[in-house]
Amino acid sequence: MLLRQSLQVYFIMGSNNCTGNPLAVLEQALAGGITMFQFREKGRGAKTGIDKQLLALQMKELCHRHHVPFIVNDDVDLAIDVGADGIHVGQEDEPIDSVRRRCPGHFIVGVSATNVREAHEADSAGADYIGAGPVFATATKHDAKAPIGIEGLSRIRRLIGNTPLVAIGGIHEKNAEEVIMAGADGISVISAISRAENSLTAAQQLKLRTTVTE
Ligand code: TZP
Ligand code: MG
Repeated sequence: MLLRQSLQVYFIMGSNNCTGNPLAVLEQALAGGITMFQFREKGRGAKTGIDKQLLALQMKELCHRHHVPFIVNDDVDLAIDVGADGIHVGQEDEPIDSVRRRCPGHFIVGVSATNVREAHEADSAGADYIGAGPVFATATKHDAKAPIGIEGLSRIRRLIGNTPLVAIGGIHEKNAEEVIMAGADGISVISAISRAENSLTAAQQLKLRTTVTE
Protein backbone atom coordinates (compact mmCIF):
# COMPACT_ATOMS: atom_id res chain seq x y z
CA MET A 1 0.00 0.00 0.00
CA LEU A 2 1.23 3.53 -0.74
CA LEU A 3 2.29 5.54 2.29
CA ARG A 4 -0.39 8.18 1.70
CA GLN A 5 -3.02 5.43 1.76
CA SER A 6 -1.59 4.04 4.98
CA LEU A 7 -2.11 7.45 6.58
CA GLN A 8 -5.91 7.31 6.16
CA VAL A 9 -6.69 6.25 9.73
CA TYR A 10 -3.49 6.49 11.74
CA PHE A 11 -4.12 5.40 15.31
CA ILE A 12 -1.66 6.51 18.01
CA MET A 13 -1.63 5.08 21.52
CA GLY A 14 0.41 4.45 24.63
CA SER A 15 -0.70 2.47 27.65
CA ASN A 16 -1.95 5.55 29.52
CA ASN A 17 -4.25 6.63 26.67
CA CYS A 18 -6.77 3.94 27.46
CA THR A 19 -8.47 2.67 30.57
CA GLY A 20 -8.41 -1.01 29.61
CA ASN A 21 -5.77 -3.31 28.21
CA PRO A 22 -3.90 -1.48 25.40
CA LEU A 23 -3.41 -4.69 23.44
CA ALA A 24 -7.16 -5.35 23.48
CA VAL A 25 -7.84 -1.79 22.33
CA LEU A 26 -5.28 -2.15 19.53
CA GLU A 27 -6.84 -5.44 18.42
CA GLN A 28 -10.23 -3.79 18.19
CA ALA A 29 -8.83 -0.83 16.29
CA LEU A 30 -7.13 -3.18 13.82
CA ALA A 31 -10.34 -5.16 13.38
CA GLY A 32 -12.10 -1.85 12.72
CA GLY A 33 -9.72 -1.06 9.87
CA ILE A 34 -7.00 1.33 11.07
CA THR A 35 -4.34 1.71 8.39
CA MET A 36 -1.27 2.62 10.48
CA PHE A 37 -0.34 2.51 14.17
CA GLN A 38 2.11 4.49 16.32
CA PHE A 39 3.28 3.35 19.74
CA ARG A 40 3.61 6.55 21.79
CA GLU A 41 4.53 5.55 25.32
CA LYS A 42 5.00 8.73 27.34
CA GLY A 43 3.64 10.70 30.27
CA ARG A 44 2.32 9.56 33.61
CA GLY A 45 2.77 5.87 34.36
CA ALA A 46 4.46 5.22 31.02
CA LYS A 47 6.34 1.96 30.75
CA THR A 48 10.12 2.03 30.39
CA GLY A 49 12.92 -0.44 29.77
CA ILE A 50 12.03 -4.07 29.21
CA ASP A 51 8.31 -3.52 29.89
CA LYS A 52 8.15 -0.89 27.17
CA GLN A 53 10.05 -3.14 24.78
CA LEU A 54 7.79 -6.13 25.46
CA LEU A 55 4.65 -4.10 24.87
CA ALA A 56 6.14 -2.72 21.65
CA LEU A 57 6.92 -6.24 20.42
CA GLN A 58 3.41 -7.47 21.18
CA MET A 59 1.89 -4.47 19.42
CA LYS A 60 4.11 -4.97 16.40
CA GLU A 61 2.98 -8.60 16.16
CA LEU A 62 -0.66 -7.56 16.22
CA CYS A 63 -0.13 -4.87 13.58
CA HIS A 64 1.77 -7.21 11.29
CA ARG A 65 -0.93 -9.85 11.55
CA HIS A 66 -3.20 -7.20 10.00
CA HIS A 67 -0.56 -5.93 7.54
CA VAL A 68 -0.58 -2.53 9.22
CA PRO A 69 2.70 -0.58 9.58
CA PHE A 70 4.00 -0.29 13.14
CA ILE A 71 5.67 3.04 13.96
CA VAL A 72 7.47 4.03 17.17
CA ASN A 73 7.32 7.57 18.58
CA ASP A 74 10.59 9.34 19.53
CA ASP A 75 12.57 6.29 20.62
CA VAL A 76 14.87 5.47 17.69
CA ASP A 77 16.71 2.71 19.58
CA LEU A 78 13.47 0.96 20.45
CA ALA A 79 12.24 1.25 16.86
CA ILE A 80 15.41 -0.43 15.58
CA ASP A 81 15.49 -3.07 18.34
CA VAL A 82 11.92 -4.27 17.83
CA GLY A 83 12.08 -4.15 14.03
CA ALA A 84 9.47 -1.44 13.62
CA ASP A 85 8.46 -0.17 10.19
CA GLY A 86 9.30 3.40 11.05
CA ILE A 87 9.84 6.19 13.51
CA HIS A 88 7.99 9.42 14.24
CA VAL A 89 9.93 12.38 15.65
CA GLY A 90 8.86 15.76 16.93
CA GLN A 91 10.61 19.09 16.71
CA GLU A 92 12.51 18.50 19.96
CA ASP A 93 13.59 14.96 19.10
CA GLU A 94 16.55 13.55 17.19
CA PRO A 95 17.05 15.40 13.87
CA ILE A 96 15.92 13.64 10.74
CA ASP A 97 19.39 13.24 9.13
CA SER A 98 20.74 11.53 12.23
CA VAL A 99 17.61 9.32 12.40
CA ARG A 100 18.11 8.32 8.75
CA ARG A 101 21.77 7.45 9.35
CA ARG A 102 20.89 5.08 12.17
CA CYS A 103 17.78 3.41 10.78
CA PRO A 104 17.38 0.73 8.13
CA GLY A 105 16.80 2.09 4.62
CA HIS A 106 13.18 0.94 4.44
CA PHE A 107 12.21 2.87 7.60
CA ILE A 108 9.32 5.31 7.32
CA VAL A 109 10.37 8.58 8.96
CA GLY A 110 7.56 10.90 10.02
CA VAL A 111 8.01 14.37 11.47
CA SER A 112 5.62 16.58 13.47
CA ALA A 113 5.00 20.17 12.44
CA THR A 114 3.06 22.71 14.47
CA ASN A 115 3.21 25.51 11.88
CA VAL A 116 3.94 26.26 8.23
CA ARG A 117 7.66 26.90 8.78
CA GLU A 118 8.23 23.58 10.55
CA ALA A 119 6.29 21.76 7.85
CA HIS A 120 8.45 23.35 5.15
CA GLU A 121 11.65 22.44 7.01
CA ALA A 122 10.55 18.84 7.59
CA ASP A 123 9.64 18.54 3.92
CA SER A 124 13.00 19.93 2.79
CA ALA A 125 14.82 17.64 5.21
CA GLY A 126 13.21 14.66 3.47
CA ALA A 127 10.51 13.49 5.88
CA ASP A 128 8.45 10.63 4.39
CA TYR A 129 5.32 12.18 5.84
CA ILE A 130 4.41 15.20 7.91
CA GLY A 131 2.09 15.10 10.92
CA ALA A 132 0.55 18.57 11.18
CA GLY A 133 -1.27 19.96 14.16
CA PRO A 134 -2.88 20.27 16.52
CA VAL A 135 -5.61 21.14 14.04
CA PHE A 136 -8.21 21.45 16.80
CA ALA A 137 -7.91 21.82 20.57
CA THR A 138 -6.97 18.60 22.33
CA ALA A 139 -6.87 17.52 25.95
CA THR A 140 -4.67 14.54 25.18
CA LYS A 141 -1.33 16.34 24.76
CA HIS A 142 -0.81 18.74 27.64
CA ASP A 143 1.98 20.74 26.03
CA ALA A 144 0.28 21.01 22.64
CA LYS A 145 0.79 24.26 20.72
CA ALA A 146 -2.07 26.51 19.59
CA PRO A 147 -4.45 24.85 17.10
CA ILE A 148 -3.65 25.65 13.45
CA GLY A 149 -7.23 25.12 12.34
CA ILE A 150 -8.44 23.94 8.97
CA GLU A 151 -6.92 27.08 7.41
CA GLY A 152 -3.46 26.31 8.80
CA LEU A 153 -3.74 22.76 7.54
CA SER A 154 -4.64 23.88 3.99
CA ARG A 155 -1.72 26.32 3.99
CA ILE A 156 0.63 23.49 4.91
CA ARG A 157 -0.81 21.33 2.13
CA ARG A 158 -0.27 24.10 -0.43
CA LEU A 159 3.30 24.58 0.74
CA ILE A 160 4.48 20.96 0.74
CA GLY A 161 2.96 19.95 -2.59
CA ASN A 162 2.54 16.19 -2.79
CA THR A 163 4.35 15.14 0.37
CA PRO A 164 2.19 12.73 2.39
CA LEU A 165 0.36 14.71 5.09
CA VAL A 166 -1.58 13.51 8.11
CA ALA A 167 -3.51 15.82 10.44
CA ILE A 168 -3.55 15.48 14.22
CA GLY A 169 -5.25 16.97 17.26
CA GLY A 170 -8.88 16.89 18.35
CA ILE A 171 -10.01 14.90 15.32
CA HIS A 172 -13.10 12.71 15.62
CA GLU A 173 -15.93 11.29 13.55
CA LYS A 174 -17.68 14.64 13.10
CA ASN A 175 -14.74 16.73 11.86
CA ALA A 176 -12.72 14.07 10.02
CA GLU A 177 -14.26 14.87 6.67
CA GLU A 178 -13.32 18.57 6.66
CA VAL A 179 -9.76 17.62 7.52
CA ILE A 180 -9.58 15.45 4.40
CA MET A 181 -11.24 18.19 2.34
CA ALA A 182 -8.49 20.58 3.50
CA GLY A 183 -5.90 18.38 1.82
CA ALA A 184 -4.75 15.87 4.42
CA ASP A 185 -4.19 12.30 3.24
CA GLY A 186 -5.44 11.03 6.55
CA ILE A 187 -6.18 11.62 10.20
CA SER A 188 -4.17 10.73 13.29
CA VAL A 189 -6.21 10.13 16.40
CA ILE A 190 -5.59 9.07 19.96
CA SER A 191 -8.71 9.53 22.10
CA ALA A 192 -11.29 9.12 19.32
CA ILE A 193 -10.34 5.43 19.28
CA SER A 194 -8.49 4.76 22.55
CA ARG A 195 -11.23 6.23 24.73
CA ALA A 196 -14.19 5.17 22.61
CA GLU A 197 -16.72 2.87 24.22
CA ASN A 198 -16.17 0.58 21.28
CA SER A 199 -12.80 1.04 19.57
CA LEU A 200 -13.77 -1.26 16.70
CA THR A 201 -16.81 0.72 15.58
CA ALA A 202 -14.96 4.00 16.26
CA ALA A 203 -12.23 2.94 13.82
CA GLN A 204 -14.84 1.82 11.28
CA GLN A 205 -16.63 5.17 11.44
CA LEU A 206 -13.39 7.13 11.01
CA LYS A 207 -12.54 4.95 8.01
CA LEU A 208 -15.90 5.71 6.43
CA ARG A 209 -15.61 9.46 7.04
CA THR A 210 -12.16 9.61 5.48
CA THR A 211 -12.89 7.51 2.41
CA VAL A 212 -13.01 9.80 -0.58
CA THR A 213 -15.54 8.76 -3.19
CA GLU A 214 -15.27 10.44 -6.57
N1 TZP B 1 0.31 15.93 18.79
C1 TZP B 1 -0.41 17.02 18.52
S1 TZP B 1 -1.97 16.90 19.16
C2 TZP B 1 -1.67 15.36 19.80
C3 TZP B 1 -0.36 14.99 19.51
C4 TZP B 1 0.30 13.74 19.91
C5 TZP B 1 -2.67 14.59 20.59
C6 TZP B 1 -3.81 14.09 19.76
O1 TZP B 1 -4.72 13.39 20.57
P1 TZP B 1 -6.28 13.40 20.29
O2 TZP B 1 -6.89 12.66 21.45
O3 TZP B 1 -6.51 12.67 19.00
O4 TZP B 1 -6.71 14.85 20.24
MG1 MG C 1 8.37 13.48 20.26
